[in-house]
Order: sequence, then structure tokens, then C-alpha cells
Amino acid sequence: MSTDFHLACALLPDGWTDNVRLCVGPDGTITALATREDPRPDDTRLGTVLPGMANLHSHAFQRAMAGLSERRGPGTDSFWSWRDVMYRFLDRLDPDAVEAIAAMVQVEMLEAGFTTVGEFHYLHHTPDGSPHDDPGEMAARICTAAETTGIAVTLLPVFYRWSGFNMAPATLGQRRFVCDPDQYSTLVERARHHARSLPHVRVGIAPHSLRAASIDDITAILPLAEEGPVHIHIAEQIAEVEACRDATGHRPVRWLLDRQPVDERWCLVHATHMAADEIRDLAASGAVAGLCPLTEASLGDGLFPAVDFLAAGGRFGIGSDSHIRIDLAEELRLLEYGQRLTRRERNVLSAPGVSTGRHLFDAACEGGAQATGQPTGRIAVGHRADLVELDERHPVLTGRTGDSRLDSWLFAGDGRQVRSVHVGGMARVMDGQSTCREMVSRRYEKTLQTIMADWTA
Ligand code: NGQ
Ligand code: ZN
Repeated sequence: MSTDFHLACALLPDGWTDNVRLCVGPDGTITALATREDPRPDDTRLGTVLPGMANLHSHAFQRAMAGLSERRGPGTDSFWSWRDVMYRFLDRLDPDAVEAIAAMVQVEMLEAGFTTVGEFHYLHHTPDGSPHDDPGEMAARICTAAETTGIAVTLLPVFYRWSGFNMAPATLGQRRFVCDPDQYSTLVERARHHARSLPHVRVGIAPHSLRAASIDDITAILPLAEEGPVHIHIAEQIAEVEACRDATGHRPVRWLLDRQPVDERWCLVHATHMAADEIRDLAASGAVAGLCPLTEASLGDGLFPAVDFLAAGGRFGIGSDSHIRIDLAEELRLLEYGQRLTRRERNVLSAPGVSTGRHLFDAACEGGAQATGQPTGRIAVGHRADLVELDERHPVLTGRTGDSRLDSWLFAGDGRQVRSVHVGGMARVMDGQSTCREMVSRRYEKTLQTIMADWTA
């Protein structure tokens, strides 16, 4: 069965267009698009509609510890002390908990206007570090969560082997992540197996970082990506840049670009600390910079060199990473505000005469689709019908038209202006709420009661 839509006003690739009719095939793809059309009696009628954006970087389980590492410790708190808390937290999670948390996160993403998620998952094994009977158990649970919520998923099973450069052995806290290339190949195969149960799914690979995967490891596992994306954390912390320089004589982005075939399939997550040549060459590679502004602020990473990277033609997308908040509007806003605060200027990341909201939204939709390898981020024939409808009656959007709707949503709003969300033509959010929120949040609450029972700060 196919469904048809009538959109009163839609952001199409060449701009805002009124009275758009879409035909959506049984697999969720837009099969026909016509403009200046009246609605027909059976059409699903929507108001102001944007394409769905992919959230390209997620560690779903971290949502459940949001706010638990905001108490100052005895020394200087940092990314690394946050990571200690995070490791202590994840030790409590079993597959049921991972599934419950992932479903909650996906519900929150959908309600924020994200229609696809790139799940970079590394909590693979049981608490003692031995694999599950099915080594892909955790991938299966992420898929089950997505079956419940309806979000499109790109599974990015993580290769994690070392605790630092020069093949430093993994620590006890990392025992649930570690694989050698053979074990990893099984894991990816199991992830592919479980992915087959979902309608809107891709599988890629994710060497965790240059700390956790050597260049030779990356070379060994790269064929496992097949046609899928390759994601890696890189140059997020100064300590990592320095350790890389000590070990290799080069900065991380330089080291990767010179030793791996980095191209459009790749997503370099964070890439916060780059020298001028790295910015230029990463931009030229066609890879996506996976920016996670709220997490980068929360963890004290530093500021991505957005002005220079965009001027060099670099591509980017947005991830909510640690999920300290899940808010599409706030991520793009903080990306721009970081630049305003340091440069003491306004409307820094757009071009003269161009709406900043529109410019950032378009770029992040495109980058997110590329990085997740999904046919999303565009309302066009051949793309999936991932549709985000804004509530134009919300006070934040009152009286706004065209790009000023995007500016007002992204700079003055949040998830509350999202009225409905369709993924592959299926309604997943209605009247601002995920269609499975109640069930998912009940289960999440139970899970958290257990996890938090004897948690100490
Ligand atoms: C992660 N998160 O894998 O969850 C990392 C922290 C690490 C971010 N980098 C762990 N934001 O990088 O070692
Ligand atoms: Zn991450």
C-alpha cells in the first residue's frame, strides 16, 4: 500500500514551495513529487515541512548518565575524569538496559526532529569481558529499540583494542569493548544479520579512535565496511593530539589523512583540534566532520574551527553523542554561538544575505545523510519520506515565513515546535509526542530505578 501526502509548505532542495504532493512507495521512498497541487481526499495533510535530519553520532547508553558527572572532584575535572564516571556507569548495563535506554533516546531524537541515528556502539561484551552467546547481542538490542520507535538506524559497531597509542594494552574498564580484528569481523557479521530485521538500516564500521585502533588495525578492518560508512573519533582532546604527536611525530588528523583512504565514506567525529593543513585537507577529502557541539561543550573539548573549515568547503553533520541534551535546534545554535562568542560577531557561519538557520540546517541535513549512508535529508524523489512538520502556531514561529521559520526555530526554539515526524512515510511523532513514548518511558523508568539504586556520585 502506498500513502500520499499533501504539504502546505515544504523545504525542497531548491527552496520553500507551497502545495507539494508526495507519493510514497511501500518501502517508504518518495516515488513522485508535484508542486502547486491541491490536496486529495485521502492525503495525509501536513503544514510546514522540513526534511528529516540524521543524528550522526550517538552512544545511546550515555543518556542515562546525563547530569551524573557534574559534581567537582578533588582535582581538575576533565574529559578523562568524566570518562571514569562513564566507565563506572556502563558496567551496570545489561542488554535489557541497553535496549530500554536506546529506545528512550530514539524517542527523544524523533521528538527533536532527528529521523535517523548513527549508533556508534562499543559496549559489546558481558560485564566480565567475555562475549555474549551471540557476540552481536547489543547490536540486536539497538535494532529492537529501532523497531519499536521507528527511527532509521546506521549501526556502527566499534573496533576497540588498545588504551592508547603504541598499542598500550586495554584497561580493565575497557574489557567490555575489546576485539581483535577476527572477533570484530564476527561482530560486524552479526550486526548485519540483525540489521536485516529493519526496513531503514545501514551498517558501517567504526574504529573507535587512533588511541584504540592502530593504523594497521584500521587497514585490516576496512574491507568489512563494504559500501557502508567509516566513523572514527579524532582530535577531540589536546592530550590526544599530544600523545599522537609523541607516538607518530604527527597530529591525529594529519596521521589519518596520510595513511588511510579518507573520502566521502568517512566521518571524522569531533576533529576539534586541527592545524591549517589538516583543515584544508579534511575539507578536500569530502569526508564529513561529525560535530557534537553540546557534548563538546559539556566535556570541555574546545571549539571546532568552523569558519576555516566551511570556507575550505568542508562538510559537516550533527551528533548528540553523549546526549547531555537531545535537541537539534540547540546543537546548531551552539555551533554558531561558539563562533559568535570567540569572534564577537554575529551570523558568522552563513554567507552574506543568507539565513544562518537555513544555511546550517541544509548543510547538516546533507552531511548527516552522507555520514549515515542513508537516503534522507532531502524531500525529493528517490529519497526516503522523512518529514518533520513544524507547529507554525507555536509562539516561537508565529508570523514567520520561509527561512525566518528556520531562524526562529533554531535560534529561539527547541523540540517543542516539532509537531509531527514521519520516517519512511510512517507517523512516528504526532502532536509533539512519539507514538510509543508512554510504553518506552515506562520501561526506561523501571530500568533506571535498578541502575541507580546504589549509585554513588
Ligand atoms: C566514547 N566519547 O567513546 O564514548 C567517547 C569517550 C573515549 C567522546 N569522545 C571515550 N565524546 O574517547 O575514550
Ligand atoms: Zn563519541
